Amino acid sequence: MSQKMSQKMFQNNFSRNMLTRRKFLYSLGALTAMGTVFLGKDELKRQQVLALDDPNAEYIKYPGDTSLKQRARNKNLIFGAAIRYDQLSKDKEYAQSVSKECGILVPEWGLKWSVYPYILRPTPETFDFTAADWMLYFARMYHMKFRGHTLVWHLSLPDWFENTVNSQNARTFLEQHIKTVVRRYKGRVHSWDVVNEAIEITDGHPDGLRKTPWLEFLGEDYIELAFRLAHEADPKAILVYNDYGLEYDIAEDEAKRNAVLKLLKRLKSRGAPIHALGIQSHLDAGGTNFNPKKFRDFLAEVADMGLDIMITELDVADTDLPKDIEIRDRIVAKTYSDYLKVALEQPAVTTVITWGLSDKYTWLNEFYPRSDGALLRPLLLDRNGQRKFAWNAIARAFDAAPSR
Ligand code: 9MR
Repeated sequence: MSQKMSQKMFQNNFSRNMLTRRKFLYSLGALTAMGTVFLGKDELKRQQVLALDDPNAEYIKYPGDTSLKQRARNKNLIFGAAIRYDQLSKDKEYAQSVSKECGILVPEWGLKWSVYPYILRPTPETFDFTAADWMLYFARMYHMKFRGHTLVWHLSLPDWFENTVNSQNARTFLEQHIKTVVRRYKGRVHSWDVVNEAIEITDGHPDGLRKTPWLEFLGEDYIELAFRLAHEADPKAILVYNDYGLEYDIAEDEAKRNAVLKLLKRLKSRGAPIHALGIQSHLDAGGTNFNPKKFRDFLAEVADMGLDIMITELDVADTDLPKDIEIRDRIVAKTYSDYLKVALEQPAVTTVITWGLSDKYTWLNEFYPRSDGALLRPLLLDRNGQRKFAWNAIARAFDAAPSR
């Protein structure tokens, strides 16, 4: 699979997931059917979303200047963000905001096998650590923890992968990759996303495993093998299984939650060195299908296995909200607030990481754009680095969280 194809596949898989989810976004059952007769579908949707908007809500009020990393720390939580090397190294103001707010830093690109132009694996024999090294240097300079994303994924693989890796040599490649990368940062990484997005129910595998080159070449045990190799290379790092589509009360997410629980149980019962579940948390603004009880129960089941939980890629897409900026910002803030309130009630949740920090830089403009062409506002700071309602909501969620 070429770099372009894998990007395309990434896009297709991801938007398929988002689209199915969006079908549920405004569902209000029978009311919807009745309402459409009088109002028209679009107008009804608009009104349902507007009904969520509360200009006097507590969560949007500015709670004072203390940074998010400090508020998190006060509760023994960790807060941080995933940031791209090019953005961090070129944009001084952005770098300042990142160092001010974040207690942990994740390279959004530099530790994947290949995201052009940051190719960690330029050839089958070589590694280029320029981007990741710089990110680690930045993190250490500002006393931030550093997090690795990701060792084993079916996407962002280099062009040479398809014609080079096969069932005879896959194990050697996996071993060489994990040993080299994890050893290089040994003792300096808080946690590693060892395996990313290994479940895809629609691929039809009996355990819900995604059809990836690793599954094809090494069989189901590639996941356990990856965790064992990572643990050998850095025994102190927290090792994480990371996935999306676990958050909502829709059939698709329910099936995925069950498959993830099954995978985690299997790994634990075999004594694999897995320490945490990463719940990506790419949320839809104003989604009505977040069910606190279902989500709470899921978190409790994971915690009962003795695993920690990390919120690893939190952002809130305002793709389908009305255009008015204040309304959008308030509903995005409400979405953060409702979600974090439930997540932080669970003491096993140790870490909250957002996928980006400022609306100036977000993957969502490219992957999940608005139909009116307006730029998205899914993050905590606006394009000028000013704190938004979403920042207030997260700050307040940390302040209200029980201490760990
Ligand atoms: O945000 C990332 C985007 O810039 C990359 O092009 C893409 C492919 O490497 O990956 C995006 O990050 C994804 C993360 O690695 C895994 N979960 C979904 C994230 C958002 O798409």
